[in-house]
Amino acid sequence: MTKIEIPLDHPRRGSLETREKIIEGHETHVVATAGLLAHGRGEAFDYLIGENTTELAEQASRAAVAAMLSAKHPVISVNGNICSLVPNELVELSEICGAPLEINLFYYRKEREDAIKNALFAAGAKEVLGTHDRPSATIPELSSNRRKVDPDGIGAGDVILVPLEDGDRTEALKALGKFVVTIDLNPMSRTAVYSDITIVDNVIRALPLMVEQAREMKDLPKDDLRLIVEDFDNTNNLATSVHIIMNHLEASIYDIDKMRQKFYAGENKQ
Ligand code: PTJ
Repeated sequence: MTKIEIPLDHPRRGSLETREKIIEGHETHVVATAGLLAHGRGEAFDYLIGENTTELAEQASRAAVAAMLSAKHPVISVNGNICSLVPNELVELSEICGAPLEINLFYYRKEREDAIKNALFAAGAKEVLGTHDRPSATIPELSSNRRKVDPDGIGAGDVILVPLEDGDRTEALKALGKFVVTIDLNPMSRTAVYSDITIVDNVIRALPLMVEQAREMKDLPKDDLRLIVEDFDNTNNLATSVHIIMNHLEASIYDIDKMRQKFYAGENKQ
């Protein structure tokens, strides 16, 4: 297995460690080859939002958790990338919100399904839906592998958390009348735009925060939770997220200048 030693003082240590998780997930069949590319796209957008959870993302996350806690039948859709990055938090969130975990893959292969199922069980899951040995229903609007859903999971669900999802699937879930919550670093992606609540953040930071918020909010009355959801405006959330990126880009113009001045002032010369 390729495992590189990342120096403790490497300025991008966190990002490289996350990359290693994805690479390892690919080697164990959890992550699709296309998942490596999807991760790279995510990394680029994370850079643009400043590699931090913004206050805006924190609010979106709160609304997302409120939607899951007040749902009749919340479900968490699991793909390769999310499973390789935050398996323990998926299981914790699933338990706190009473939301079953359903494997739903775009690039389906039986060995990937098995690897993901095993990773979830190793992280403490007691039940995993969406596997080949379970009954399946189909989303008629979809032609990809993701058209198959578990009738006890997404098929019956009212609020579906779909982290890192492709746009067609989100569109189909909306056409079926589901309330869709997503986590996507790209506020302009079709999934981000079609969803009811979009957390514009890296799943690496978003899932632990959701677990923390779910613990804090789990005993709130349902009416209070519903009010939090009703008060949330995803159009405003996405537009402000794009503004955050624009402001960050603008600030970088000065950062580049400062970095170059520092570098060429001789601090890095032998
Ligand atoms: O495991 P499978 O077979 O179901 O396939 C999963 C992938 C992710 C390969 C599949 O869903 C896919 O191709 O997704 P897309 O269309 O590339 O979309 C992924 C979205 O997630 C993009 O908008 C990325 O910017 C975003 N993204 C990538 N990494 C992260 C992320 N968002 C949050 N956190 C990340 N770590």
